[in-house]
Amino acid sequence: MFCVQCEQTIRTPEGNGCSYSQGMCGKLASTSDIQDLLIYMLQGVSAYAVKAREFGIVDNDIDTFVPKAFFATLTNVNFDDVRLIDYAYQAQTYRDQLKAAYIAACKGKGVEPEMVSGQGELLLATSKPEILAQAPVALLNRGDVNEDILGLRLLCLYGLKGAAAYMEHARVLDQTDVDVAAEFHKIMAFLGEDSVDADKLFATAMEIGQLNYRIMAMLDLGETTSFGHPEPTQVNTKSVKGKAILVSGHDMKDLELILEQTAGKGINVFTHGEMLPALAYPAFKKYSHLVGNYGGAWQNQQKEFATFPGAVVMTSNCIIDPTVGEYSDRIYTRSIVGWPGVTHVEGEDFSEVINKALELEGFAYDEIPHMITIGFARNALMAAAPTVVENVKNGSIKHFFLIGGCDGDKLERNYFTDLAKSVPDDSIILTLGCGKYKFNKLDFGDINGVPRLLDVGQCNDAYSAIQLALALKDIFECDLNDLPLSLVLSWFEQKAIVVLLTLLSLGVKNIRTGPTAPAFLSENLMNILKQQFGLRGTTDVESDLKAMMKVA
Ligand code: FSO
Ligand code: SF4
Repeated sequence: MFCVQCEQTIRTPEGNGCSYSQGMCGKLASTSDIQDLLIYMLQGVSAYAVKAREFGIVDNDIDTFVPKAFFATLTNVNFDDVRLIDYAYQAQTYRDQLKAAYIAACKGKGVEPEMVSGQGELLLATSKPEILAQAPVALLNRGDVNEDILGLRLLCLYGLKGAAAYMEHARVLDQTDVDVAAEFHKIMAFLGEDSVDADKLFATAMEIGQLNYRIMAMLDLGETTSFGHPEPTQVNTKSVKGKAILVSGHDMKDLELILEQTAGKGINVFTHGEMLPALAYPAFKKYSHLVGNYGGAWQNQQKEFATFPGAVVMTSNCIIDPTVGEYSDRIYTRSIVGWPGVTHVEGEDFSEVINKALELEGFAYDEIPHMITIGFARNALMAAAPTVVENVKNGSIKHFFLIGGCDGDKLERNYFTDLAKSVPDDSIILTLGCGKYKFNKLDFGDINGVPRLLDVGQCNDAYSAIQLALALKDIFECDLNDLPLSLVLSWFEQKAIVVLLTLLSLGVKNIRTGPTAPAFLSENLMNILKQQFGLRGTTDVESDLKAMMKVA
């Protein structure tokens, strides 16, 4: 086992990464090895997808499958070896299908096919123990490689994982693009080649950032065409009497299906974690039984789900061990999410979840409501832009902070709460991702009617924040980096890595990330990123604030 993809990875003086029998997230060595093998097989599919495309052979099912199965290897997504092995077999079938089509096309043109070794030819064994014996070939730190090259390879691979996740979220909302798929396969195949070319790897990291920008735009389009544009909305964060279903993760299509199927059944639906922004979309406002948001960010789920008196649905990341809080019999996984022994719901029928919610007690009474305001995505931000600009011009607003990303349970993450509380009163805070839960229930007041805390949405809604920054840059006729804007990103997993790569690829400088630097980036790589982009780690609130106000 070797996995170093998330912020909570094991760090030792001898080297970083979870590499014993189990990762910090609870992922077993066997699961980690199978995930590596799955990635290896997917790289084989992509290698032949690239070659087949030279002859115009494109298979949409395969284009969809690769990012989706890759998504299953993100942190806190799928811990179920049986399902992961099934994905790997499916990858083998697809690879061989493309390989055969490519060879036939070459023959037809009288050219010699170029075969792919390694990922292009490995045949998976037929039993789990034998598959595990094959895994070392696919270990992510395979071979004798220096830490800078390994760090760059992992930066690309983990970034591409984040992009794959957003591709799948977009695909669920009918947004696919053959050019994006082609670019994805090209990069996936390249990463399978174990390049030692630092310049090429670095350029690839920027290409991944650019690719993800397009993917986030697709996802934004999918969400806004399906559900309308988010509007500023007051949301109750306390419990409401009655039977209950809690919907977590990022997939709003699932939320819609659940709302349709629970209508009139006496069940209240609550959002959780990254599903909170759904409450601001017009399409969901017609459901009076969508009553609010329950709980905080993903890392608190073992406590929160244990006390939630209804059924829970995990539509995407982040899931953690449900056996601890003894709620495995009333939590359900969807799509790429998996936990051994937990019921996985396929298709569009949620009756099993609904019946479970009806069986359970539900909340006995209403708590006194606590309202928070959400819904400042692209359109709402643009609508507020003239007032914001006026307040900047008359000196009432002096600075903008983007404080967002992922949450996590390390104590050091209180930095983000302290930072939000400490920014000057004449500044606006934009937030997104589950990192917002560090401060989104606090009252920040307003500046001449503009709320000081603007919740932009899910982590992928970084796209909306970028649109606002681009609009402000045009209005003030300045460079993006000359805006009075400071970005402080809390990172935990691979979606945050790809959002960071997108920002860097757009030329955004002086971003701060915390609470720690990614463990896969060597000191040397961190220095290069600092020199080229001004990227740096968070230190303490007081010093960081001083420095950020000075830069502006
Ligand atoms: Fe959080 Fe988890 Fe959206 Fe992440 S729920 S940590 S960046 O998966 O995806 O913000
Ligand atoms: Fe370790 Fe994170 Fe990988 Fe889990 S996902 S094994 S905690 S690095």
